[in-house]
Formats: sequence, C-alpha cells, structure tokens
Amino acid sequence: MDILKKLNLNSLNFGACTGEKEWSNTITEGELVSYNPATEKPIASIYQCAKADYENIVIQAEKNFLIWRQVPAPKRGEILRLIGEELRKQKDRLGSLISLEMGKSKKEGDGEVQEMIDMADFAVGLSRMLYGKTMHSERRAHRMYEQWQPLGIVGIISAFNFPVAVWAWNAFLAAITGNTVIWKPSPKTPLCALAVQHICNKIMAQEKLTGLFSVFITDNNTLAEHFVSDPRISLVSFTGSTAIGKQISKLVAHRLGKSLLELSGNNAVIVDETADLQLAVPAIVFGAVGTAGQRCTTTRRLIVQEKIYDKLIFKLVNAYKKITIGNPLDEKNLLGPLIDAAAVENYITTLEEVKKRGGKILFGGQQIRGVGYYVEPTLVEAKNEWDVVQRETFAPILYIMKYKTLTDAITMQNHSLYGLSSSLFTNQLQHAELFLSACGSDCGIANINIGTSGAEIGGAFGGEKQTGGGREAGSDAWQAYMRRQTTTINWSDKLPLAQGIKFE
Ligand code: UN1
Repeated sequence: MDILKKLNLNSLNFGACTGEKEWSNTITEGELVSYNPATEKPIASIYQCAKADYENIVIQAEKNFLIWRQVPAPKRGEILRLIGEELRKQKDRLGSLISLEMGKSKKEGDGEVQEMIDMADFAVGLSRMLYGKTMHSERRAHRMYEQWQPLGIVGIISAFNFPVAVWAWNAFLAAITGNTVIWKPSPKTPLCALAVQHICNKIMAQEKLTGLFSVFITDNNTLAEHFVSDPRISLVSFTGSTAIGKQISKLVAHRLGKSLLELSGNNAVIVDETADLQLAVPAIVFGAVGTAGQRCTTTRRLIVQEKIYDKLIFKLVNAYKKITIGNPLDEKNLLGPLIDAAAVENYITTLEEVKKRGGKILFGGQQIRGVGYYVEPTLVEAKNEWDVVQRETFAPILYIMKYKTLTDAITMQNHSLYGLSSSLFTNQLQHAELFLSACGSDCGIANINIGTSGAEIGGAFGGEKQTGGGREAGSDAWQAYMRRQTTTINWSDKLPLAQGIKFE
C-alpha cells in the first residue's frame, strides 16, 4: 500500500474536497469501499459525502468562478502547465494506482496518465488560441465579431474505465476556458479521483486558489440526480452508458441546461482483401482485448472479406493464444481482470445468449476460475443482426462476420444504434476513400489502417447516434465549455437598421 501513502491517500479517506485544507469531515453517510479487481480485496475506504458537503462545493465553485473568469486565459494556462508538470512527476505512481484500482494493465495505466499530460499541454497551447471570428457588417462603420465567454460551473461525471483521463479531457478544457469544475467520479474508482484531487490541491494552494477543481464521491443516486438537476451547473459532461446518458440528458434538458454526452459504442473493424494483416492483427487484438474490452472505443465487431477470412482467423487465434493474462501490475501481462463480479456475470450471460443463437466460439469463452474477475478473451463467429451482437457488452468479446462487397461491409458496420469509432484495413485507395466518404462510416471516428481504440487527444473525440453526439478533448471541442457572444459595434454617427429597414 506504499502507492497510497505516496499519493497522499489513507486507508480511510474523506470524499469531498474543494482545495488543500477544504476536505469534508462527514462520517454519517457510510463508507464506500474500493476493491482491487485482481484480488477482490478492499484497497481503502472513503467516507461518502453528504448533501451539505455538495452544497459547500457548489458555493465555493460559484465564488471562485467570479475570480477565475477574470484571470486572462494565458495566465490560466500557467495553472494547467503546473498540473501537467506534477502529473509528469507522479506518472508512475498514478499509473500504478489506476492499474490497482481499475484493473487495466500497468502500461495502459501509465498511458492514461500520459493522456492527461497531453491534455494539460494542449490546454496550455489553447490558452492563447481561444479564437473567435470577425464578420463584415452590411452597415457602414459597423464592426461585427464573436467572442467566447465561460459558462460558470462545469460538472463532470466520469466512468470507471478511464478513471482519470476523461476527467482531464473535460476539466482542463473547462478550466482553460474560465470555468470552475466539480467532479463526480465513478464510485468504482474513487481512489484515482482522490489522488488527482491531491495533485490539483497542491497547485491550487501554490497559486492561492480554492474551488477551481473540486470532487465529491458518492454512490447515492439521489445526490447524483440533484447534481445533474442543479441549475447552478451550467454544463454536465457525462461519460457512461447510453441508458444512463438518456436519463441524464432528460434531467439536464428539463432545466434547459447544457449536456455533453460520451456514451456507448459498438465499434467495428473492416478488413478487406488487400489489407496488410501484419497491421490488422495487432490492431484488432489491442482494440478487442485492451482494457479487457472495457473501453467505449473497444473493437466489438470484426467484418472480414470472405477471401481472406480463413487466413485472418488463423492469425488471430494464434495471436490470442499468446495473450498473457494476470495481475495487471505485472508488466508482462496484457490482460487484467474485469472491474467486478457483475461484469463477469454479464460476460457469461452474453456468451450463453450468443451460443443459443448459434454463435461458434473460436477462442476463449470461459470465466477464469480463482481469485480476481478474470475472463478469457473471446473470439466468436456471429451474425450482425443478432440482438446480442448489437448490444455493447463491456468485456473482451469480439464478434466476427464475413462480407462480399465493401458496400455490404459498410452497411453492416453502420447498422448499429451507436456511432463512435470505426476502422478499415485496406491498401486500396478507392476503398479507403469510399469508407471516408458521405456513403462510408457514419461514426464520429473513422480510421484507415489503425484500430478503433487509442485515439490521440488532438482530435475531437466522440460519436454519433446513441453515442450521444458530444465532442471532447482536441480540435475545437473547447467551444462546448463556452458561450458564444455575437457583438456589433456601431462607430458611425448614424443608426442604420439591418435589412435596410427604415423606421422613421
Ligand atoms: C473511453 O473508453 O471512455 O480512444 C475513452 C481511446 C482512449 C479513450 C477511450 N483514448 O481508446
């Protein structure tokens, strides 16, 4: 438990905080226990916060917003630069804590911290590039332009699978654009959130700020609903399942607030007859097995041209045989456990349903008995139209199917409620261009000769249809955290009306 100490965590922690000396002290709301999915043993506990703690956080965040919005954006960038520096120092420890609490491999845990660092760097650069457009007015001696202003408080609800990186996508953009941030992390990974809060606290204290980054931890749905329905939270950014996303979007819409949704996916890789299988096979394995199939970008469907089908399956089965499974903190292992017993149950019942429908298991398919929530990575021949194939199951199950023409393959891929990530492996220009054309992939992410997961932060991340439509991280995603203001300045001595209207 050395990592806990080094990250300022104890065996029993308080669950709400707005700054270094601003921790809650409520002990009446029960403890939330964080478990290690590799051992099923508790790691540490957290006193859950009460409604009064939440109230205090919102008041602090509102108060700090009045100060923070006046800080010039490049100066705000300095805070993000310092947080990025601190994350660099803590990368190894925080990466290990992610691996310990969430169960992803150590390499992926470190990768997640790197994603935060990249986001911090991006936000620093962005702090000098929050550009607005200027327009030519139709009236003489009038100037028109648009400018971007902060919203107020940005609320972030993050999922267990990326316990810290997805917070960073949102929090760093929200902060650089002049908002204050309140975070409700997944109750399955509270320690990662507390470790990040300690890092933020250190920098906030140095810069004499409170309430810029706050956290509150609870598994109480009433309090979570109160947060989402709270009109003081200008934007609610939610990452999680489509089912919960629908409820959240309804609550936020009811008060005409803003929401940013990053929900489920059912991502496919298409492999055509010209594809370089040396590239395709490792990309498919990483996409389907990385994070034990618990990424929103996980490759869940594989659509293969019939001429190369047997060859690809042969190579894939061989690659699956080499996947090392076990303690995620041991760097030789590629596949760690699922998050909890319910996830294992879901894996089992999903595969039962697949078999009932006539699916043929080509590899894996079993829970791994013993300590820890381990399952075998699984390859199964299936039909695209089966309900079970159309559902997102957060587990390393890859459904494989054949196609004849690329148009058929694209139709199969787009036949999904979701539209997050997609990719085509090909060496034929026309195929690549068709896939990327208006008749091609309908997803927010469309890749050529790269898998569906592991996106860089520089692009806008998100998806269409029931994936929710939000865009986070790079490109112009920052605009979601600001309000646009259109301004017209008349510097003439007349008052001409638009559209040439005379009103005299
Ligand atoms: C998620 O699973 O919610 O593209 C995010 C990826 C990661 C982010 C996944 N950079 O796979």
